Amino acid sequence: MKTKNRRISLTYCLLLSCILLSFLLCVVVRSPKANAEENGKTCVITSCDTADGFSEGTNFDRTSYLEGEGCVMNVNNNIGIYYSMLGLDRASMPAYEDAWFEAFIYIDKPEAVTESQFELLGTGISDMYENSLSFQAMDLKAGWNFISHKVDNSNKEWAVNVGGTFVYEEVKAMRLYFLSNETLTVRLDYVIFTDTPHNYTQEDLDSMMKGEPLGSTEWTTSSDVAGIGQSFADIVPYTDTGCNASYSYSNMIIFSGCIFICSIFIAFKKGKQKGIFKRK
Ligand SMILES: [Ca+2]
Repeated sequence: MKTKNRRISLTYCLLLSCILLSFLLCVVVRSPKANAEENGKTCVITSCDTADGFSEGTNFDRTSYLEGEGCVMNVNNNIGIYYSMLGLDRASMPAYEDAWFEAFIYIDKPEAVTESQFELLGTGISDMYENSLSFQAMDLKAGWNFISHKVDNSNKEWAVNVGGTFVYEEVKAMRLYFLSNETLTVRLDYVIFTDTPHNYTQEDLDSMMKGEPLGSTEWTTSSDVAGIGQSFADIVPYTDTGCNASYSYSNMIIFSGCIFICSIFIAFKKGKQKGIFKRK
């Protein structure tokens, strides 16, 4: 009788340990640090699946895009693609020390560009509290490109702290502009901050490319390099879904696995009690 009670106690101890272990595993795996190490933290500035939040003259486009439902496009000789980041969920942004800025950019004639920058604007106004990538730093080829640059106020790739010290956590807008004597076609897709920099080869970009015929859409063109002189108050309120930290499916798998093992264990014990697993 004593032995039987000890066995039952031992069984419940084991069962309790198993549940505790599964709980601990889930807590450890779901902690931000572990999650960041495993899958990274990504703040989607814009998926470019809508032109909402972009300046006038920047249109939604599905004739050539890489991610989601489409991208945004601007056709002109002087192009300004300006985007308000007022609605970003700042709590979801990777820490400044870990943050990389990434985007997909299409340009048809990079050789015709006379001047260009990709700016992160600390106030929403160009040349004030701004960090910007030069055209040389972006190194764009004809067609789709991928840029990935560490956000860094001391990084020589960026023209840093133009008009004041840029504060990443307080970024208000971004602007990609091109000046040219010829008409350019520029597209922008999936702009993010991430702590896990990516690498895409030209073959990767080619295989990711999606598109459909232009159809009857009439594209409007931007009247000027949008954003130049545009006051912060004029920025269209951001209406995208904002940032999302990426979720780990492995958390779910580990949790389900632990529950499954517990269930098998309980079933086995019950079966043993009922004599299903009796030794012959
Ligand atoms: Ca997209």
